Amino acid sequence: MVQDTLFSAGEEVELRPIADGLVRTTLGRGAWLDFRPGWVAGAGELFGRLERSVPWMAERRLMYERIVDVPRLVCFYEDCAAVPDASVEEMRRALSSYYERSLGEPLETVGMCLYRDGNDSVAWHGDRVGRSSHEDTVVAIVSLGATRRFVLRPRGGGPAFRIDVATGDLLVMGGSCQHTWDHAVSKSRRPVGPRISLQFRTRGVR
Ligand SMILES: O=C(O)CCC(=O)C(=O)O
Repeated sequence: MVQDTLFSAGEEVELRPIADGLVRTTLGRGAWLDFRPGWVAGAGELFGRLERSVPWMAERRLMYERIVDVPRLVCFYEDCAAVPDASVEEMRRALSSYYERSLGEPLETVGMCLYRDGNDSVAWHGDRVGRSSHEDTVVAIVSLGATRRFVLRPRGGGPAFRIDVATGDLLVMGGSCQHTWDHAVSKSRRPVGPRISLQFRTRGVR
């Protein structure tokens, strides 16, 4: 059953200090992962606002010689300030400032994904379009709505790292993570409600 409290409206959307409760995991091969549970207060309210205001798009993709539906809805903003909710730009600023030393440049773009239920997912991949195919970078992900399992595994094999991301949580992949590790959001056999993820990246990285 979908928990309605996850999507409760009317709360104020506020960003808590990033450093409070943040845990860094060294993944190996120069990659690291930061996890800051409950970074966004009022995540249910923000979920509702973005679900209604973002022009979600369905994509189709060539796979094994067939055109198939991409199992999630997406929207990409080259300029974060264009997102129809000021709190997303506030997140971008806070993250750019916190990760300034690792980045050397601000986060600029925001990709958004809407996972409608447990059948929606994203397959194993690294964000390797652009410089991140060979340069270290930071990709910050904010989760709103239903809890989903985020998995990472080293490219070429090795033990996977799994983490359940809940509403308001912040997950940040850094160092070599995009070119030495892959990540995915697996399908869920349990009934789960919708989830929105926001991915903040530097310009020219996707
Ligand atoms: O939804 C997520 O948490 C991951 C999204 C992702 O990896 C991507 O869109 O490249």
